[in-house]
Amino acid sequence: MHRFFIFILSLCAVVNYLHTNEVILSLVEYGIESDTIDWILLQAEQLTPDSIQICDGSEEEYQTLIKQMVQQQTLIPLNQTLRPGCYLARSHPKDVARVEEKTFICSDKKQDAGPTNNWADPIEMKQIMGEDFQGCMKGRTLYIVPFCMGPLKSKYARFGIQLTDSPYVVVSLKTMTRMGRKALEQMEGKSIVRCLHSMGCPLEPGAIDSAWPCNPEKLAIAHFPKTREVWSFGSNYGGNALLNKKCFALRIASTLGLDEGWLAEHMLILSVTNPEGKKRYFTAAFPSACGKTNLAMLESPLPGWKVEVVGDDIAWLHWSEDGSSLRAINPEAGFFGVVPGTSEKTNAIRTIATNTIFTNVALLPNGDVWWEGKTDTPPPMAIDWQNNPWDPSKTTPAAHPNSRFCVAAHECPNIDQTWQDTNGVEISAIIFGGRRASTIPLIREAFSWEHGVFLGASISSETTAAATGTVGKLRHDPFAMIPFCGYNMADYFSHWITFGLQGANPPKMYAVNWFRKNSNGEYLWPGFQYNIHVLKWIFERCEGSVKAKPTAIGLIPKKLDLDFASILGIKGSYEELFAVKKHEWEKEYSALSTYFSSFGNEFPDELWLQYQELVQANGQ
Ligand code: TSX
Ligand code: MN
Repeated sequence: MHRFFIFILSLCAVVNYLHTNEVILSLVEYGIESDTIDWILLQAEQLTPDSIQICDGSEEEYQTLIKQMVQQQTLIPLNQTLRPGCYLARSHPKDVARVEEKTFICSDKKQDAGPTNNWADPIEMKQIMGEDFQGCMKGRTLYIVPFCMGPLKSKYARFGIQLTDSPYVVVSLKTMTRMGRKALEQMEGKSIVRCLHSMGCPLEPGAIDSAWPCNPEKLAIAHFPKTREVWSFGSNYGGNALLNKKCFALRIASTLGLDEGWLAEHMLILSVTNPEGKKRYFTAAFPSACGKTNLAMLESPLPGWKVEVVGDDIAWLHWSEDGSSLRAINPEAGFFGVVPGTSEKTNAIRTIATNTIFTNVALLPNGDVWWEGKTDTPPPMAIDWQNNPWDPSKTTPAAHPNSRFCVAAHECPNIDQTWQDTNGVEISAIIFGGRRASTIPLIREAFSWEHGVFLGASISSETTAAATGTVGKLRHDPFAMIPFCGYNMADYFSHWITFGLQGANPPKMYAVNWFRKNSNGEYLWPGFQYNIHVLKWIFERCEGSVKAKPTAIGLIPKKLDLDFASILGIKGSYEELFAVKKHEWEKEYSALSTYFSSFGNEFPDELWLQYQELVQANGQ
């Protein structure tokens, strides 16, 4: 302690901030360990902000930052009668999405990042980015944002501190995590993931700030799995800047899970309740543009059946202490979802009615917001996401295709009562999905855990204009984790296999495809709320109350068990939805074989065995 205070006092002299002493004292008071305080002070010294603020997560602090951003024109207040507590942010046009080319895993060895990640040497990366961080907070406030991922007091919760100069990030973190005092109070003695973030726009004295400061030319997001750190420079947007989410809760957490025997997954968590009142929980992984949030927030049209949401993006999976059940927590406290496509057909529309920050949607003359897909007829006098007049004759979209809502989970009308249970919820089934116009049936059940892991590893999905700009290109995205795994994906597959063997009663596993088309290019399955029929079948399989039909590619429902007669607007027949077409599967095998081979010798034998069994069973 003595050494520590001398160190602090010497730093105070160097840094010479008005409030540094206060900052240190309150960190010490909270029991934050000296090495973490050292880190904060060292960063403060090199970032050279004008002031430092420890965020307490209070409503008052939130409202003050909102007010400040309204003055700065970072936020536009929406019509407070129509949308109470809602604001609109417009980003810089070059700062609209995650940037995978500038995302790095900085493990000591390149091999540990694997073939699907960008790798950079950690020492070199810290040198390069360190220069950018030097003095980058000049003229700004350094916010120290302590946060907890997962329910407070849960043994599965993890802690982080994000240093940032972005008030937009601070208010987003308040919505997306348990942030401030309540996190600090739990942090004593816990390991803390260090997240360093700057917009990369120092402000000269007297200079006018922009509404959305960023530095796209120097953008980089670096992960240091060994030291549990994230450095992000140059962006103010979503997954680039809210380091709790993709960077921590997926990339860093996946490496924690590898070391400690658990899984950090890109999965929604939902519950299904049957007419007798029995509830079961499922997780589901989908690549982007498959409607994951829509599924999480599904409103069941089936009398007596109810779906509720625990999480829409990330699940942390652990075996219970006695190994008898698989427990899942949602490490997040809010939803940061894609806006376009949200309509009366999807339940998110009710979640984002109040206390929501929208980014890059269109503004209407009455102070409401609009986006593509919200209504069938576009409004006549919108202002687009770039603040230009827009009318339906324009070929450019009014809302950016990746425009977002940021809203607390408790704003969702069908949030599950148990969503913050410290022990997590018991998972009965794991679902993998993809967007496939052909080949893949509506649903099939895995024969075994290994077969289920094979189904997860086999996910591929066709791109959409909204997500990538190119339509219909098939992309492999095993477990929907390609952009989010913090280590070698081959090791990830092996980790999944061994993880399953550690529990007594592993969940059943499924692969679904809502997007199969007929030869006229029409969707065979009406999707959306009708997916309840698929969830119901999974539920009944977990109960053991329905039998399945074995095929070469998995167990499928019997015709009567899907209750097709009650499904309105269905284009496809049972036979079309479940057809196993030999020529399509031959293509599928060949694509999978090429893809799995790209992981080299590290690709687990267990999955090659699954592959061979599949090819043989299908009569090759
Ligand atoms: O989210 C979707 N889901 C999951 C819902 C719980 N979408 C939207 C995807 C974009 C992100 C879907 N789109 C789904 C789906 O199940 N299915 C489809 C394909 C589809 C599109 C339009 C229709 C039907 C299916 N229209 C009519 O049937 C009229
Ligand atoms: Mn996601």
